Amino acid sequence: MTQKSLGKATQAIHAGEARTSSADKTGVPLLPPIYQNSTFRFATAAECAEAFRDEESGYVYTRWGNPTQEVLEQKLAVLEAGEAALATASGMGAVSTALLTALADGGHVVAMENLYSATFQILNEELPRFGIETTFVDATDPTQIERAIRVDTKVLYLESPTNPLLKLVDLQAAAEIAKARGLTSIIDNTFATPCGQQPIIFGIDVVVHSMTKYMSGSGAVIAGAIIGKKEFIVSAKEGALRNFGAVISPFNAWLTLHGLTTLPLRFTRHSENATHVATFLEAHPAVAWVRHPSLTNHPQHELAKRQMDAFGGMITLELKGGRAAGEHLVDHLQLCSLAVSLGDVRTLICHPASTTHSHVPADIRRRTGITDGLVRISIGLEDAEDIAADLGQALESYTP
Ligand code: LCS
Repeated sequence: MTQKSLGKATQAIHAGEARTSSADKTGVPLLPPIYQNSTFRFATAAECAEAFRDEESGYVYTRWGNPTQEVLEQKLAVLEAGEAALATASGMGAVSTALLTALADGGHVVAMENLYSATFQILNEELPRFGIETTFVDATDPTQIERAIRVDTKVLYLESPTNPLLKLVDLQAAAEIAKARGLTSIIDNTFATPCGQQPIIFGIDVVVHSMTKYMSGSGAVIAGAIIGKKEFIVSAKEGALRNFGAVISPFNAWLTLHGLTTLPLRFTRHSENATHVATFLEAHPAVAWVRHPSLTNHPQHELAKRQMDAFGGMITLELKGGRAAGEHLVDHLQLCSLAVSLGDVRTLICHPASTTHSHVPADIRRRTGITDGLVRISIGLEDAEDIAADLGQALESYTP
């Protein structure tokens, strides 16, 4: 049995975890232990020098590597069908480390115009200060990607589904363009998780995650991940991650490791619940429109069916009453929580224009469709009927 041939539920539980018995009498703990330490002791100078020379020969210092991080990284590589993985301190730690690695010699970036706002800020504000420019395009249309590529373009940066509009990128078409033009393609797979889609199978080079969300699932940690070819991961680990220092703590690695064991089950339930609630909202008279990849009115529903295994737990909607109705909705919830973040067991609801995407300039928000009346819901694992009933009672109590 190879780990790659196993089903996702089995991989999520067993991949990367030890089975063989160790020499000491504790045997192999069923749950991988937390190595909550910053440094490792050596018996001799020669042993220590060897560990510095050949990192495979032993652990030195937790910013360089730690056994708990590495169990998590092996599980991540198997789940995302990549050669290797790195766990990072946050999703932004993963995004910045991946970009700094792919842009080590400078260059130009072509990026999706609708991105998580801190990623947009890295590309639009931080990297230009170091001479790295980005052209933003509507990457739902592959010809726009093609047209924006310059001779010095090094990276194609994508999200799919996007935060918060749930726009999709044709992964295979984008990967083919990047390959043909010699670019490193990077995708943020936070909304889909490997249970929703595995971009590497479509030819994408590098996957990044905010594991703060579905991957850990509990809302207890801030964490991130990078998955890709061994050469890229080693270069990120020995360069940008180690030196800029966005390293995950052993405790957060351990919490994420255990969160991942239930990801396939949770993601199936998040997806089913979201379809139920989206269908309820679509029929509600107070709702102008609702978007979820499972709905036939999603402009890219056919693409979603082709490249996604599950549609995920995120819904966006606009109320007929606009921003005032949206504010009334979030103020009158009894079960769902007004909170940013997503992928939690609890249903979380937020207003992107004033929160998660408030740092994106208003003209770009309007052009990309993040209207002032937009509401984003991260559907949790409660009973779907209870989530719908809570939203229903808040919608029905609104009078313009
Ligand atoms: N990528 C995506 C798609 C995200 O949604 C987020 C955070 C990040 C990266 C950054 O991850 P972090 O460093 O926070 O682990 N998204 C958030 C959101 O929509 N609300 O609060 C945080």
